[in-house]
Amino acid sequence: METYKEKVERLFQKHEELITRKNVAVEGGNGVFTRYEYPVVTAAHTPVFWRYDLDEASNPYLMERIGMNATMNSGAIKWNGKYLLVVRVEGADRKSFFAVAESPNGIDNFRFWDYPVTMPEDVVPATNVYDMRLTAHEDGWIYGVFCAERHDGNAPAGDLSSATATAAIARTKDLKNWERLPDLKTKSQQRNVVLHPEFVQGKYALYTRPQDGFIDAGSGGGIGWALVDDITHAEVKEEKIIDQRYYHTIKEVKNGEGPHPIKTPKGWLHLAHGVRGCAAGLRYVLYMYMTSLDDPTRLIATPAGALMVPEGEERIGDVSNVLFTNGWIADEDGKVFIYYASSDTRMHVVTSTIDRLVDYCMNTPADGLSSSASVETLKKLIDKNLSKGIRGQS
Ligand code: BGC
Ligand code: BMA
Repeated sequence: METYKEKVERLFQKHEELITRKNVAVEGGNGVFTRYEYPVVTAAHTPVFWRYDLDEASNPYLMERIGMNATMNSGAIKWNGKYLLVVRVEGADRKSFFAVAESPNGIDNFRFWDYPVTMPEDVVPATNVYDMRLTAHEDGWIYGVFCAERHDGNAPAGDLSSATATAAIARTKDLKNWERLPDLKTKSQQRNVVLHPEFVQGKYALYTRPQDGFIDAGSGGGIGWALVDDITHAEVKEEKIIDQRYYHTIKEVKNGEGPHPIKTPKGWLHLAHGVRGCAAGLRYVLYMYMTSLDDPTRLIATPAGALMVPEGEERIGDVSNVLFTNGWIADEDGKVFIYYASSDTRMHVVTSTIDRLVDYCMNTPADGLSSSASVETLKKLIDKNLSKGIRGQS
């Protein structure tokens, strides 16, 4: 008979095996990025001592006391040479919270810090918080901008689903102690708000995502941009749309900035998510675009379609058919780690380089917005190849 102590040891040992498992690059990708065999963070990666009461007297059956349901939509930052994710952990009670997971190499061995983040509340406490974008701003602070969700006070009696989404802002110097600033004031609801890392015209700059309701972007035309005088009392006075939505594209229903863009010699490199509706519900995919260095609101590259779509097991989870990203890390040598969640359930990584991603953005044809235009674009590439006699063996 296994003793209680042995059972506890086995729990820790299995957990340790999972979190120290070496991740393996998947051969033969499309040249743009490299996928990896295993997710980087799952609910099972959360520490054993978060989920179990490990005292035989109070938990004789050694049962999980606090279930963890999912680990998803994580902010990312390189910090003291380590790859850090501020993970959206969702408990069995459906509440999300933030917790830091740290890896020495960015692709495996992610280990949670002992405690989750204690995030101070704004004046009106939120019911749920999620999807933090991290920005090491040139003002010296690290900002976390995330969604704060509250029950909609104007909902009819008995409607316990209507909610409001607001951009919450907090800042830190060590990712442990957070100072909460007042939520962003805007005319509309907001999710997917992201702080640009540099001052623009001496002001803080935000990527926004105006939306008519909690779910519907509606008349909110796409990813917006707003300059803010004072981040400690942030208010969007004017908002302009920089990356518009279009009919019959991967972002026809909604889009939202992912992490803040990466500065490259050729322009700002952006990663975002796009949403379309279909019989199976909303389908979320990742896409990219670039804006100009002298005017970060001016589009200079808009590759058509998705950079990444859910594949294999990524397609299935709590909210199936979803890829979502709010974190990436660019190393000094140009390597890029894109962190993304699949189906609101688990975190993954793909790696690429700044050069490859810029090449992808600059040389993937833009969307002509009709089947005829797509065929013309395709014929050009075929002509180019065939005119050089390149047609393979067939
Ligand atoms: C969920 C988010 C989701 C949003 C809109 C929230 O309640 O926590 O994951 O994006 O609803 O569907
Ligand atoms: C929301 C996002 C994410 C989530 C997605 C799919 O609109 O903000 O939190 O991953 O829907 O459920």
